[in-house]
Amino acid sequence: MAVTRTFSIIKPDATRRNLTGAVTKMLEEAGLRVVASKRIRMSREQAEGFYAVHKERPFFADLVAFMISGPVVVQVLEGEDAVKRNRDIMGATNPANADAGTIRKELAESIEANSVHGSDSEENAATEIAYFFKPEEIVG
Ligand code: IDP
Repeated sequence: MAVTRTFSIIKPDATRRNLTGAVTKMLEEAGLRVVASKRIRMSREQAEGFYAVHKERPFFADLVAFMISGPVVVQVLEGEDAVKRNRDIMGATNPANADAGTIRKELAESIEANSVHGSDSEENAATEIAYFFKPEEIVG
């Protein structure tokens, strides 16, 4: 399996509870390497653009408000089959449905405040990485 990259966000519910290290440890233990990381406050425009695919969904306004409610940590993760590996360790969108041992089962608060984002395809990973990082900010 090839070494690839994916994009991750540690969401405001996790930064608020000081869980940046706990989340990162679970990512690292799953075989992913953090090759870029920065703590930012997303602007409303950035959050709306990032989640544009969801703009017709009933939860869109709340999701944007949540994502700008506190700092987030945006990361590029590298590893074998990184997109799937990250989705596996994240767990299901709704923590109530997530498997034991996943980030969302162990740490998330709710279907919205679910602690992490992870790209769902290689194509989206490339787009999302480029949305937040310049190539020279990624150090593999
Ligand atoms: P994913 O993050 O597991 O890929 P998506 O369906 O892409 O899930 O949804 C993006 C984000 O929108 C979720 O992580 C969650 O924060 C939020 N979300 C998804 N479904 C709901 C919902 O039914 N109510 C509230 N928020 C939701």
